[in-house]
Amino acid sequence: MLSNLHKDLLEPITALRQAGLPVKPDLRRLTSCAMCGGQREFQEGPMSENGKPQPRVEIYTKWGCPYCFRAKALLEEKGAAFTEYDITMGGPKRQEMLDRAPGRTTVPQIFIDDRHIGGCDDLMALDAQGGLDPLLGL
Ligand SMILES: N[C@@H](CCC(=O)N[C@@H](CS)C(=O)NCC(=O)O)C(=O)O
Repeated sequence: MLSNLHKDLLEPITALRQAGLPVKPDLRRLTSCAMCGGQREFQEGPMSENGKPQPRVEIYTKWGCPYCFRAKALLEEKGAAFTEYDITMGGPKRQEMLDRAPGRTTVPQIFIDDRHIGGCDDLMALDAQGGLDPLLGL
């Protein structure tokens, strides 16, 4: 169930669709609420722009984290839509990150289609090896 708190996040996308305008991947990126942990209710479904399936990219972040910023900038450069979980305030999403990435306590932690990629350095290294684009369907 979508709470009123989150309704405003959906409205820009709904307005675009109602106007018959395309929804770009970066407009589909919705940040989870650090206070209540809710995010999946308003996460948009996969969308393909180039005919290939859109992978599910998830990134756990904290406010003011430069590594998070770099990782998101790389994903944005590549036009990859992602769901961001802001765990600055801790909460259930922080615990979820620890469960999904055992032993990793730093942010960002990045997942592509549930595969744990690691942190910013890991994402950059994967890209340098040419391994990121195929995972992003590029
Ligand atoms: N090598 C890591 C460095 C990540 C890192 O040091 N992140 C800081 C935030 S900028 C962190 O999580 N510190 C511990 C904390 O905030 O609990 C990466 O590339 O992701």
